Amino acid sequence: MRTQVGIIGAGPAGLLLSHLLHLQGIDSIILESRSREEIEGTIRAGVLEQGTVDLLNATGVGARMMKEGHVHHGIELQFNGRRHRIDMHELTGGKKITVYAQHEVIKDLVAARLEAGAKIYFNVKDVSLHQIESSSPIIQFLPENATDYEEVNCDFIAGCDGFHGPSRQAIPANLRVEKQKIYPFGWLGILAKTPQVNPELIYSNHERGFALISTRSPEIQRHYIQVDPKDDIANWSDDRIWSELHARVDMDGWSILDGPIIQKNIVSMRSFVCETMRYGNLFLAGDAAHIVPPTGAKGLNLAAADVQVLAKGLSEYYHSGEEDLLNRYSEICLRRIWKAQRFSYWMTTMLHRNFEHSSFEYNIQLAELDYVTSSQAAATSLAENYVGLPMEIQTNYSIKI
Ligand code: RFL
Ligand code: PHB
Repeated sequence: MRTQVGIIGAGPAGLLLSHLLHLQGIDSIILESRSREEIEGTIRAGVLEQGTVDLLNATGVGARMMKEGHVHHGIELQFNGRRHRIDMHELTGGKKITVYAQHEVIKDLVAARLEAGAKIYFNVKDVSLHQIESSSPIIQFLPENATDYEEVNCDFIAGCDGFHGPSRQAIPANLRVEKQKIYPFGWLGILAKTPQVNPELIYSNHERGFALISTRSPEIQRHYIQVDPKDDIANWSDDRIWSELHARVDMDGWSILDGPIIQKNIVSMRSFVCETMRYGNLFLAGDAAHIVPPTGAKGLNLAAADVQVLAKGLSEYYHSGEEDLLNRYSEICLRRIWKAQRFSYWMTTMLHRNFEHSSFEYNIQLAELDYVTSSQAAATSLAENYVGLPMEIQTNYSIKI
C-alpha cells in the first residue's frame, strides 16, 4: 500500500499528526501495535496547556473537551504545612490549563480520523523501517491475524511510537545524539471513586515524599505519591496508599477523602532527549524523541507542539516544494523541548524528597518554594511555563472534517 506519510504509533503524537495532515490535504496511514480499546483505556496525562487546547479547538476536535474538561486558573504548592496559590490566569494575562484525560483526547482523535475515512491499523506486529535515507522509505508490518507481512511505501515516516518503539532505534546508533537523566523517584498513581476535594491541583513537598492531588471529574480523582521507582505495586494496599496521601497533604481542618481505588500503578521517572529528531526521511515526534518527568505536565503537550511543526513543514513541502521548515524541524522543536526539560527538571527537583540529600539541600528546596510563592517574578516564571510557552510555529486551520 502507498501513502504520503507513514505514521508509526496511534498515541497523541501520531493521531494528531494524521489529523493535521488530513486538514491540509495530505494522506497518511497509521500503524499501531495495541488495540483500539487499549489505547482508549490507558490512563496517563491530564493537564493540557492553553496552546494544546487551542489547537484541538481550531482543528475541530475540541467539542467534548470543552464540555467535559475542567478549566483551572491556578495551582497550589504545599510545603512546611502551608499552601500557596499560583494564580496562573492573573500572572499570564489570562491563560489557563484544562484538565482532560489523555485517553479522552485519544478517543476524540480516533473518532475524527475514522469518520474522515482514515486508515488506522490496530494490533499490528513486527513493525520495521527500511530505506529511511531514501526518498521512498518503507514500513514493513504484520497485520492483525495475518501470516504475511505487508508494506507501506511512503515519502516520509513519522516515528510517533513512544519511548520504546522501533523508530528511534532505526537511526544508526553512531549518529544518534542522546542525553538523559534518571531520577531516584517513582510515581504511584491512583484513580479513585471519591468526590473532588480541591478546585485546583495541589503539588505537595513533604518530608515523607512528594504528593500530587489531581482530578478527572467531580466523582473520579487522580492522585500520585512519590515512591521508590523499583517498588512493587503489590506492596501498596489501598489502606497504605490512603494513609500516605493523608500524611503528605492533609492540613489543619482539611483532609482528602478516601474511597474505592479503581486503578493503581507505579511509573519511573526520567528526562531524555534524542537530539537527532530527523534522519533521512524519518522524523521522530513526541515520546519517541523525548521524555520528561510528569511533574511539569509537559509530555503530551510537547508531542502536540512537535507535530504542529512537522505538519506545517510537510504542508509547505507538498504545497510549494519548500523544504526549509522540514530541514529546521529538529532545531525548532529542540528549543521548546529543552525549555520544557528545564522546567520539568526544576519542578521535579524542587518538589520531590531526595533521601540521599543532606538537610542542607532539603532546605534549599524549601527556600526555592518560599521564593516562588512570595516573589511575583518567580511565580510568573512558573506560571508562564506551566500554561505553556508560545508555540514556535502556528497554522491557521480551516476545518474540513
Ligand atoms: P505514546 O502515548 O507513548 O504513544 C505511542 C504509541 O505508539 C505505539 N507503539 C507502536 N506502534 C506500532 N509498532 C510498534 N512497535 C510500537 N511501539 C509503540 C504505542 O502502543 C502507543 O500507542 O507517545 P506520544 O504519542 O508521543 O504521546 C506522549 C504522551 O503519551 C506522554 O508524553 C504523556 O502521557 C506524558 N504525561 C503528561 N503529559 C502532559 O502533557 N500532561 C500531563 O499531565 C501528563 N501527565 C504523563 C502524565 C505521563 C505519565 N506516565 C504514565 C509516564 C502522567 C503520567 C503518570
Ligand atoms: C494528572 O492529572 O494526571 C497530572 C496532573 C499534573 C501533573 C501530572 C499528571 O503534573
